[in-house]
Amino acid sequence: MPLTPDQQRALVARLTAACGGSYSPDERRKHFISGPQWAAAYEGHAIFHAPTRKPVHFETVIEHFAKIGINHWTTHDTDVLPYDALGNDKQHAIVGQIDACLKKNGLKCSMVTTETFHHAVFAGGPAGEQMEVRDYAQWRLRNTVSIGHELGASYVVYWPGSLGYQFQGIVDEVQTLKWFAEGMNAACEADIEIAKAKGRPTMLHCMEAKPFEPQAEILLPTSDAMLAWIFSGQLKYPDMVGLNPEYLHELMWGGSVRASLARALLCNKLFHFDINDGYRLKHDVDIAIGLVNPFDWLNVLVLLRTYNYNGPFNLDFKPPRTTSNDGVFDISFPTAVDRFITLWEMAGEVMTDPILSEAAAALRDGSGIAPGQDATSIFEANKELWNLHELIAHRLFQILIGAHKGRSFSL
Ligand code: GLT
Ligand code: MN
Ligand code: MN
Repeated sequence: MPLTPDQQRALVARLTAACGGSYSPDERRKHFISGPQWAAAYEGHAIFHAPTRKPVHFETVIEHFAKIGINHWTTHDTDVLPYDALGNDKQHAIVGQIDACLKKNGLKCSMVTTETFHHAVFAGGPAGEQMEVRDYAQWRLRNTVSIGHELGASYVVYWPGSLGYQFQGIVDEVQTLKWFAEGMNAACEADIEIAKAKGRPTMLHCMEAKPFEPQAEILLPTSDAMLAWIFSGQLKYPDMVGLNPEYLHELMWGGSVRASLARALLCNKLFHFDINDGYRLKHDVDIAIGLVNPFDWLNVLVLLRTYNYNGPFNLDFKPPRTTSNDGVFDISFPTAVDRFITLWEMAGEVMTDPILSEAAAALRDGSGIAPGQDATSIFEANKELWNLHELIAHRLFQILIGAHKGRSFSL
């Protein structure tokens, strides 16, 4: 039966309710989840795509987040400030309105980030050859730090999207990376100064890598490249600088997200985490968490819970172009949050599952034969134990589908 748009809305609402299993806003608020202004306000446009949704003001986003139970909000400077407002009285007035709106709705701004990729001035990158471009970029970073302090944020994110090149040989990579470090030094210095003046702690400065686009070649394409840059000696305040890995960006280059996160944890640099989903070796589709790789996501959350990651989970996905303006807040955001919480709870089940615990302990205990140099005896002594690897994988699958709680399929 064909449906009019009003009937379509009623159908979607009825089927959404029929899905059931959603968490209450209070339950959702227990998690350190943040919602980006740019994700909620994304109009569906891209290089091949016209927008499919209408613009959304920050007040609407904040009000909807409050109702859903997302109690942290994140933004780029220019998501909310027109270019002609940056750094002047207009900025002051808008930031005041944002602050009032957040307070009215019981939300906090957890993170701010600077757009250093969209405006034409960044065509040659945020750390290009021209001193005035770099100086302008530094001013923008310092300005964002001051907005962050005004809004009470604890994190600043840097996605150096256009730090790279289209043509080989046009850029001195070493010099560019040094100039880029000068930008970070300026941001940290501004932070130290403002924090002191306001009696606030300094913020955590978090680098976000993406391996492909918008440049043909990217100078800091992975979180590991960023760790090398953080520890390169070019940063004046390396302790203030860490990582904001994005799930999909770590997957895009073909690596293991868990291994990337593990390396960040090992260096105490996992400050912030952008959560979403997508495919290996494809472009940045920014699908919402759990819709492509729920099994991997379960294991990611086991890792983060095991190592007590307590930073934010930032919902950096893009509601699909086929979702309407209403759908963004009725379906996209609440279901993304709920899948995160379900996976989080399942990770807890993995960590306390008696079968998994016993298997892990047995693997660690080994066979008990005396250590020695005879490879064949060590193999022979342990070979039945290693069956547990496959059994553990099966048990994790059972937990993913609920079989450990008695869910069965035509048994
Ligand atoms: C851009 C990017 C995201 C980053 C944002 C922060 S900008 O949308 O694709 O992954 O997190 O600057
Ligand atoms: Mn991101
Ligand atoms: Mn992305």
